[in-house]
Order: sequence, then C-alpha cells, then structure tokens
Amino acid sequence: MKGMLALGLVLMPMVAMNAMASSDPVIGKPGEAAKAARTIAVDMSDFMLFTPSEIKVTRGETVLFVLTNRGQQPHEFVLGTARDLRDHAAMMQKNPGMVHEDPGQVTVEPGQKKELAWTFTNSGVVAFACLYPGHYESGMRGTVTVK
Ligand SMILES: [Cu+2]
Repeated sequence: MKGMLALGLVLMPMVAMNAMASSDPVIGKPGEAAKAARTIAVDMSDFMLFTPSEIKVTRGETVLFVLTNRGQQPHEFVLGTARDLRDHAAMMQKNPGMVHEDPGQVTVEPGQKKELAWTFTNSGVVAFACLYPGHYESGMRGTVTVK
C-alpha cells in the first residue's frame, strides 16, 4: 500500500508534463485581443495556401490574427513547432475526424472570419498549418519568425 502511494507521487509529475506537451510553451501563449499591438490578416484558400505565409513579429509581441476563409471548404490555422505540425498532419491522415480544441488553433468555415490573439514569447520560428487531411501535404503552411 505504501509502495503504491509512492509510485503515484512519482508518476503524477510525468502525467502533468505529458498534458502540456500538446501546446508547447516554446511557441508562445494565448494573448489578449485587447492588448494586441497589431492585426495581421491571413487569408486561407482552397488552393491550400495561406496569404501571407511568412510573417515576422517581435519577441513578446501580442498579435491578433484575423483569419478569413476565402474557399468553399473549411480550413484551420494551427500554431505549433514545425515538428509537432508534421507529426500531427501524419496523424490526421489516419484519423481524419479528429477535432482540435487546443489553444493556438481555430477552424474557419467557408466565407467566415475568425480571430486568434497570440503572444510570441520566444525568439525563433513558430510554424502554422492547416491540418485537414491532405492540406498540410499540399503546402498549406507557413512560418512566424520571432525576433
Ligand atoms: Cu486547409
């Protein structure tokens, strides 16, 4: 009994770390739209493109992304490390119905517009992509360079 209790205490921090891995703090954190220093309009299209696909921000800056879906099918905007997005895109091929509800991502229906406020806390490159099956593979991705 005593042994099991000790094991539980050891395992708990590992579980907590695992839960955090889904939204890696390295990419930043959800921001407050009211504190956004600027708005960046990003268009999504059925040509599997984000426009613009290369964005530059300053470290510590809160940006309000305004995502407009100009296409006829839903698209999503998912922030992540390049590796996470690639892994996730591969997973989506196997589980196309997966729903994303983490911070740092929004789904935009055709003709709709959605906002996402994000604070870029670390310098480096944060990637973004649409993870609908086939979209990432067709090039529906981009980068935010944080300096
Ligand atoms: Cu898409």
